[in-house]
Amino acid sequence: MKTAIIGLPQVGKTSLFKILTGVAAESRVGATKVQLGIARVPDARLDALAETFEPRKVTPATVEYADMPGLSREALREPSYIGSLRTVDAFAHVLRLFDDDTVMHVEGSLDPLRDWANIDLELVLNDLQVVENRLARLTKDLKRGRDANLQAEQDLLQQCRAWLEQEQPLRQMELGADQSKLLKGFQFLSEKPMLLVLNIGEERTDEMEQLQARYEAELVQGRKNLALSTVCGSVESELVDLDEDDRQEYLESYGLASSGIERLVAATYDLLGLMSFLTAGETECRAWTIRRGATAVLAAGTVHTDFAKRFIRAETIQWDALVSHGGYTKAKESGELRLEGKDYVVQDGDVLVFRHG
Ligand SMILES: Nc1nc2c(ncn2[C@@H]2O[C@H](COP(=O)(O)OP(=O)(O)OP(=O)(O)O)[C@@H](O)[C@H]2O)c(=O)[nH]1
Ligand SMILES: [Mg+2]
Repeated sequence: MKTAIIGLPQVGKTSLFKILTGVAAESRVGATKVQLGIARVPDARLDALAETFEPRKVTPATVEYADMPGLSREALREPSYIGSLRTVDAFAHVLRLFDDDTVMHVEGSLDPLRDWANIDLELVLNDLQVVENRLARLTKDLKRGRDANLQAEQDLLQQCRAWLEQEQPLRQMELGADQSKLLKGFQFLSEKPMLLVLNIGEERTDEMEQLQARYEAELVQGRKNLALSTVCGSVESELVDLDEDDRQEYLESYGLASSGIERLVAATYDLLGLMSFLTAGETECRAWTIRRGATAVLAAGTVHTDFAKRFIRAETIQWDALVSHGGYTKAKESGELRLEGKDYVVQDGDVLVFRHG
């Protein structure tokens, strides 16, 4: 899974990238390079399993992030810039709510709603251009002969055009499964799920929960494929340079209950309808990311394609039950380790052992 961090210039994108990946990317004003990095998803369940099994290797789930240069109409004319945006699964859109006279603001004042609307409009206009071009081509092709597939595509794109002309992003549209699939191929920018990330000032960290609630009500409620999370870029990006013991103390001194990466990743999983299952043993304990509602055979396939092909059963137990039994032997004796078939719907936090031929 890959997320692009977007937003106006100087809003805290690179700071967020550092919070998530631990990597200090180039933070020069007007930098034009896209920087890629991997965030290891913090997971207390995986930590508990690792304590029980003492494996040689502990592998968390990961999310890939791209730190993008500031978004503007000019930037969106760059094919390479657009290309980097098209290929991601979601956007994290950083909105500035920190006050600092030494950091320039392209609009000159703080107004997250306005900044979001402006950027969304750029995404919408970009998609509209793509739709217009494709529709022009389709009209020509359909003149040469009827074709049910092309006709369906034309119908859908006409709906999209009407929507975009109202300055509405495509992520808001109600789509059937077939339509969704058809649109995916276009990699439209305004269709991607979006996590708004409010970057608040260090003097307001103790208000984080209230700000989160207020802006959630104002920006997110009633809209589809949209979520909001809050960080303090300056404070939380410093955390990365501290060791484990100092971190908690540092967080508490700012009145923060959890670290930015935990909040961000949880919000992203929610937004994209993802969850984790785990595998645990003496060799490796590992967290895996799958879609909510995925079946045991799909889960098996993420671990190894052969496991899916030769799937027999999945031994299944919730992580905390396995931990409290101290391993599989006692869990089996207690009867809590169940055998599930390939259509079993995997639950968040299940530990699975795949039996395969
Ligand atoms: N006071 C304050 N400054 C911040 C905060 N977050 C980021 N900054 C500062 O704002 C400036 C820009 O931060 P970056 O993270 O580089 O922002 P950016 O969006 O990546 O900027 P560009 O890549 O140039 O578009 C830096 O000087 C940061 O130190 C914050 O929460 N509070
Ligand atoms: Mg930057």
